[in-house]
Amino acid sequence: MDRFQFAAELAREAGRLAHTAFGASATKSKGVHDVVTEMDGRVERQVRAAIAKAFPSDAIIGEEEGGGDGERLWLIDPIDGTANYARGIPHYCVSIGYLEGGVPTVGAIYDPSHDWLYVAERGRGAFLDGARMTVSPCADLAAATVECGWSTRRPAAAYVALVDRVLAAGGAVRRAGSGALGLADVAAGRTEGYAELHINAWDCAAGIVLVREAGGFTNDFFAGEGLARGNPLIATNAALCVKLADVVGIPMSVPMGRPEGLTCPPGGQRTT
Ligand code: LIP
Repeated sequence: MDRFQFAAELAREAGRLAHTAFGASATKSKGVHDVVTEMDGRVERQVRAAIAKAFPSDAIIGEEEGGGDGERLWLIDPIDGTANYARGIPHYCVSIGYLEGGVPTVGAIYDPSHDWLYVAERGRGAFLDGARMTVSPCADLAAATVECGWSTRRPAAAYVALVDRVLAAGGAVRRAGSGALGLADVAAGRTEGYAELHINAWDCAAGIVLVREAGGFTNDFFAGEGLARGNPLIATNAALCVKLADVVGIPMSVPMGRPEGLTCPPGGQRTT
């Protein structure tokens, strides 16, 4: 079975389950401004069971139940934008990413509130409901909108400084509460960038594939301990790549020898 098609169908199926308790699922705290709902667990269990049946030798890591790495690895965020979901704010998604040999290869993000399905496979493009996606062509940061993801995983002062730098550079800032949907917006060309000082692998694995396959660029999020402990993340287009990386202070270049040695294009040319 094709993992791309499988992930697309599974994300939609899991999202439909999630939406049955939208704004009404029992909620508990995992920490400061970090909630989990009963539906998070249900959705993750459904996704895990489907993967285990279809690809029994693949590894799985999920936000709620964890897991271990593997050559073929699925990264699941059962409900990304959980705080929105719990509050009945229609901005959340199911995010399913797949890495092969440590390289982000397939991404599927389903937004149940709009019935939007974002999918991408390495080397084969990125699509929203079957229509090809391309990142924004905007080359002027003073005309750009950048989503700055936030959580309590980094100090508030560092977040305020990040927002201040983007505003001082002329950019507009938003923060909508779902890293995965923030990356989907970059891939769809709705915004020009996404930056977060710390995000977890399950939040962004799928979105990284979407952005790259839509012609955008990200830092090599999985360098170092990105998979196990998370990392900073930046995603944008070729024209803004160098400038935004400088403004937000997240380097786009990656250590040599990485399989995903993506760096900013010196003159707009994609380098790998
Ligand atoms: C979300 C992340 C994002 C962060 C949000 C939230 P969750 O994950 O995707 O990095 O900005 O505040 O933490 O907890 O909704 O799955």
